Amino acid sequence: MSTAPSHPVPVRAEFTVTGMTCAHCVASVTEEVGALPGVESVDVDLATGALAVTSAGPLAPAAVAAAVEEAGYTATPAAQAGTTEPPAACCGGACH
Ligand SMILES: [Cu+2]
Repeated sequence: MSTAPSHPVPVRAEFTVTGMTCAHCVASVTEEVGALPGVESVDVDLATGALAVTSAGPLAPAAVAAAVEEAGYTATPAAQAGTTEPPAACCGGACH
């Protein structure tokens, strides 16, 4: 009847982290992001900078980015990085 789930479905969010150079960096990011409330697991790929966060509920991307910054690096949501932003002007400025 109710659409409310009896147990929360884990949410996986992906980010790209820049600035990591070694396993210690990976450990720092893992520790900081893992300390966020609701986070169940953190996967960091040093080679690609890919960060995957699994949490009990949706996480604010800003909270993850802040945690990564706390560790000394920069995180960009992977979905956002994959989209191409249109320029602010509809035509690049030529029609105004
Ligand atoms: Cu390092």
